[in-house]
Amino acid sequence: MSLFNKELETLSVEKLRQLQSERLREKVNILYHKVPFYKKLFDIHNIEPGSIKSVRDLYKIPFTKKDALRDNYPFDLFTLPRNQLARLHCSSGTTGKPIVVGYTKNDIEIFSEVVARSLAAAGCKPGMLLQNAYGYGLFTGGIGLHYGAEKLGMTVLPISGGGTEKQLMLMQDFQSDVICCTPSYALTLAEEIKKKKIDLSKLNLKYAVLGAEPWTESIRAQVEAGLGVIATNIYGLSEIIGPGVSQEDFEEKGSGSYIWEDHFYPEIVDKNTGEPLPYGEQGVLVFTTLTKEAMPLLRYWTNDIASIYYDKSVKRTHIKMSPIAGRADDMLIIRGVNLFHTQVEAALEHITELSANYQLVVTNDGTMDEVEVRVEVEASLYEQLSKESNEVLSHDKMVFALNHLKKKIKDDIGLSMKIVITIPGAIPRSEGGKLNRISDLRK
Ligand code: DLL
Repeated sequence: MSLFNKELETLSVEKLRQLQSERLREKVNILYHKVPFYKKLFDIHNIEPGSIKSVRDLYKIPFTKKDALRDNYPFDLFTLPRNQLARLHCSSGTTGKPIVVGYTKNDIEIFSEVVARSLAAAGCKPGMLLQNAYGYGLFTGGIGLHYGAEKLGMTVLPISGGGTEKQLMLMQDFQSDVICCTPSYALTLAEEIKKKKIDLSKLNLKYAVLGAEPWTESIRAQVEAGLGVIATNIYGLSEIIGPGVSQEDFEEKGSGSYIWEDHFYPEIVDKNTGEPLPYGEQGVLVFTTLTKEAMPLLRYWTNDIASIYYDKSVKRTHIKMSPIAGRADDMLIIRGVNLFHTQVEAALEHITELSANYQLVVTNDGTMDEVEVRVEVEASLYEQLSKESNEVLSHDKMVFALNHLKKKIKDDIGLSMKIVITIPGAIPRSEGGKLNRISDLRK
């Protein structure tokens, strides 16, 4: 079973559009009458709520951006009084005050449903033990995965992020079937397993459900080998619901993640003009929530860069999205070239001498921006070479790897970067949550 809700996950595209449009009309009506921000938005732009008849009319509505959440802090975007809500979550913003999101009981039911679908698509089955290493608290990851796993009928170990020793002890003692955490924390776990020489046959892990930050095939390969799992991508954001907006199917790995379209209507738009882009083109992901009650959002500008497309001969009718290349506001512009750190990560994929532990350091000496890629030598190679000599980092193999990476980056990205190969352990690790891979020293 990898379809949790076969009926809705395989609804014909025509029926899906009908359902989406019906739901949209209802949400537009509620938002116009209950949320002053949306009434004002419609009135200022002369949009008659009744003129939004189907998802094809969405383009008439301006985007809702993060500022709207900040300006309406804490509760002014809610359609209901706070005392009728069942739960609040927050996501940390760049400024002092967090972004606040609210859920009714029914919203939590929807949240659990989309996470249950996601876990099923990831390979999880009722009865499996899920070690939930996403953070519990204001972050939507921990509790979001927890409720979805319970809904699917799994046993949940709510261990939260961090405490690597304990994670590994319980993983062995309880024979966890599934781990969910950030991809960078999965790397930390894989690395500790290797360091402690824990035999993979002592573990029972089968699947890893990774998300909350961008990651690429290079990390997938290391996590899958290091933990002995099939690793899939789970995507989401607090404003839309939390994790479970989209999910990769474990049998269609690498071809993108299904967006649960009956709840979240996706668009891709040009990041400069906001114009809708055709399927397959990369731009900003925009979502309209079709079912959420407490805080529905119309055309929410996620700032995440991806593409959406229909994949042929697949299990579901829902549209897929590519992995997130990065957030528009995290994109570096280096000597006129747009750069996401995931592009450097992708270049690392085939260079077996190097690990997936890397960091980009951006500097400016007053004339030009420079990017330095700091990346660790692969740990077992380091061990092997250090038996031969103390000068591992000047070994021929390292010089070859360095030149290989430099050339790959130049060819694929079009930028010359300085490459520094370090010993294992020199680059910061995830201690349980999201990892920042960029150190921008220009500011
Ligand atoms: O990170 C929700 C989540 C929890 C998703 C657990 C998956 C797993 P926020 O803290 O609000 O919510 O951060 C949302 O994280 O806009 C993306 O930039 C990034 N993000 C989330 N999932 C992925 C992913 C959670 N799979 C922001 N790939 C989003 C890339 C992701 N980026």
